[in-house]
Amino acid sequence: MRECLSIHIGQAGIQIGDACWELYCLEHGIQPDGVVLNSKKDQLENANMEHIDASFNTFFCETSTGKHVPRALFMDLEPTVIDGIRAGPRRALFHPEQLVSGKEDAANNYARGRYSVGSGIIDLVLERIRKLTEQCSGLQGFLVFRSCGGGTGSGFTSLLMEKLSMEYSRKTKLEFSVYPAPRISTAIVEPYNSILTTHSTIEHSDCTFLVDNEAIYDICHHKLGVECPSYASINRLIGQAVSSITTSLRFEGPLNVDLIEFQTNLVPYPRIHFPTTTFAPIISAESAYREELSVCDITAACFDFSNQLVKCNPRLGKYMACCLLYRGDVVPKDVNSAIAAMKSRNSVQFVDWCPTGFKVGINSQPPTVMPGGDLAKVQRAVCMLSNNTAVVEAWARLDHKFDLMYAKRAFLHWYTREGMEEDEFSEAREDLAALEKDYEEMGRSF
Ligand SMILES: Nc1nc2c(ncn2[C@@H]2O[C@H](COP(=O)(O)OP(=O)(O)OP(=O)(O)O)[C@@H](O)[C@H]2O)c(=O)[nH]1
Ligand SMILES: [Mg+2]
Repeated sequence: MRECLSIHIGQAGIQIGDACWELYCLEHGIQPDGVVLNSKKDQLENANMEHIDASFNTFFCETSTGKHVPRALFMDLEPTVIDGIRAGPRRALFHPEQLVSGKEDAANNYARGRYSVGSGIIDLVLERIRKLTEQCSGLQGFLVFRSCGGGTGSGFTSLLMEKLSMEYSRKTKLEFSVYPAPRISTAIVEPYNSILTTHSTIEHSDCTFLVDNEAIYDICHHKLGVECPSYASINRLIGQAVSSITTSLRFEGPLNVDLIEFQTNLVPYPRIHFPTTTFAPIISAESAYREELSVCDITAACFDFSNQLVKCNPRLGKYMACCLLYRGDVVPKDVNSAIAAMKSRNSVQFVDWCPTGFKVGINSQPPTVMPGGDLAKVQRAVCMLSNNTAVVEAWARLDHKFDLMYAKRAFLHWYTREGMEEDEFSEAREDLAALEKDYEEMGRSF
């Protein structure tokens, strides 16, 4: 068994987590109370039971009463968002110990999330994580979900990652981090929090999937026709991407490629670990366009940056690695010709120190859509994870915003008041400048 433990931190982490578990349950035929649907049960009994069990139990723990409990921990420094889970449709899915909340939040302040407030709850959180890991026979690693801009998401996560790194040094740690988007962001100081947390977690995280709210907002608005996308719509789309990324961990199949294997191919150097996620097809449930898209169509759509979950232009950068995770009705022959077509395009440029390699995985499980959701049901889909030097654009944008405020030392007293030194700001900013340089270096020719 290769179990994965998901940790959902702060408002964004929790609400995205809720959308992910809603979808996982639907995909695995698990009802909101953790009981496997009868039809699914028959299927399991008829099929090779052990085989199927082994795959989805990486994410769910089966109790002696036959209930499937997510291997997940939800935590926030304040109670309201978690109370939403406690009272929501999936309240019976989780054990109360998996939902941890404190009394007061970090008030958008990294320093409160990491030091003054966060330090009071860290031991409890670690203890709950320990309990969950004890239910695993071969823990593979952690998936951490959070926003970079919130006080809890930025500050508490950085503290936790440091602790996880000490206690579970050999385990993989992947992150899904919400990148602040000015149009839907809730705080002015998000660039501060994001840069502080990126600096303090970069060495404790193996791979970080950036999720840019603005990019996803635009996809919901333009491609799915949602007038004014809510967090619920945005989170469901993120849930689809997360589901595609984790399919290989939850389902088995002859052409399945484990996420960890993808990661080996995606991250050429420890710090260069911010792949861009692209997802296709994204077709609205209402769309009259019902024609099935071919493997070639959906592969090409991955190189169209309007399908990207982070705003940056891959044509201005170079690819270091490119992984394609197909699901549904897809055969290798079609994948090979789709890739050959992409390689012949001038717009897809690789760095010259890395051969034009595409890593491919196919999972026969087609995508599942939420009944009544925004997305149309399709036979096949693909999620592309690519490491492109263009992601530096996203960092540069944030660094610039940080600089504007920091030049005037604006809002700094909120941080120093919670015991932070000004040095931590300048160190973090220098580290990000080094990261920008690292990426530039990657793209340079011999
Ligand atoms: N995609 C998505 N982003 C969210 C959601 N909720 C908040 N955000 C984004 O997250 C950032 C704010 O961070 P939160 O996660 O709300 O903050 P927190 O981690 O709870 O920290 P504090 O409330 O400051 O203690 C902003 O950029 C929001 O746009 C959500 O449900 N989905
Ligand atoms: Mg909050």
